[in-house]
Amino acid sequence: MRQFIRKNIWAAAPVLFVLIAILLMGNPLQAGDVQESQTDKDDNLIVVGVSQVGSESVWRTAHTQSVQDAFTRANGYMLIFDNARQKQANQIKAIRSFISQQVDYIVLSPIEETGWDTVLQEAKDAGIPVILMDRMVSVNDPSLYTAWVGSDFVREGQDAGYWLEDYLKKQGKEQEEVNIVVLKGTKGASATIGRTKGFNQVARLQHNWNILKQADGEFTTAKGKEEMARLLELYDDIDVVVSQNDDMTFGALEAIREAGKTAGVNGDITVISFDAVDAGVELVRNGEINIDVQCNPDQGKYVEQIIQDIQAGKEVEKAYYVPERVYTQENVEEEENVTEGISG
Ligand code: GZL
Ligand code: ZN
Repeated sequence: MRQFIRKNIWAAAPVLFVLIAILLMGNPLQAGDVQESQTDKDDNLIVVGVSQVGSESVWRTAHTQSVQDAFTRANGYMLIFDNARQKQANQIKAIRSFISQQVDYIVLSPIEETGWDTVLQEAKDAGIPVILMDRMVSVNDPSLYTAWVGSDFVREGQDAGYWLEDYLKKQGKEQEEVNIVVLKGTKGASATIGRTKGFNQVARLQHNWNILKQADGEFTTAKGKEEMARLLELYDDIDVVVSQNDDMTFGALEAIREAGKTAGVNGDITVISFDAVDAGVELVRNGEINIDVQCNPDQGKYVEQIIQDIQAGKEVEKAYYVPERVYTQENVEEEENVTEGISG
């Protein structure tokens, strides 16, 4: 019997070998099916490459969250998200990577307005629509981007200027010399350009306003503090600081305190800020910031709506402005009375 089993086992060896090999390899069709359905699923997803400025501010974090909340798999998207860490070169690299991956859409928050013509032409040549959010690009050919969603930065700057004019009038200081310093955001960024332009349009009409200096605070708390400390060293009578985002304002308030001065309502220095992130609005509530001009970071859902419209073959506008408000001592307790929806 033993002889029989041994002889036959060898005879069966080649068949056994093939069977074991198939088992080890797994059934290629089976693997293929899994692969197929995975690809199928991916094929139905809209692939969106997003190039974000960085994570320089509380506002930026909220902005990024709004993008990630909008472009989920459940909503039908595959999101490829790149944080450029505040470097335009990284954004250009990310866009080229999106092009080579043949994404369906590119969404870009451009750190500064210039330097985009070449890479956006490459995206156009690849037939990939580019949607801008937050900041704007300055390009020779406006067809290099399909649409833009963001804030009216010039109006934000004007709102700040008009509020200060009204505030000084109420204080009976229309004739008094008013010394102003400005903490500007990232050089060349639309928010910096627009807020500066809008505020200066109003300031130019006020014969008693002196803009002593406009320092580069780069939208960060550290730089905002450093520049404000320097300005406090330079000038012993600063009446107003216009800080172009809350992160710089948080730093400026520290510098003002460390210089032994007071800020905000009834303070030595009137504080005008931008963004109105939650922590900024809290400081309006407690009077350390006089007003905070909101910059609405909740833009992801509007960008997603534009992509849906393009997918449906609908016409889209070139520019969409997100709803915003100004937080003052008088209205800070009012509910968000900002009308929903974007204005074309
Ligand atoms: C404004 C945005 C600015 C914010 C800053 O839309 O570009 O960049 O005001 C952020 O907080 O860093
Ligand atoms: Zn003064």
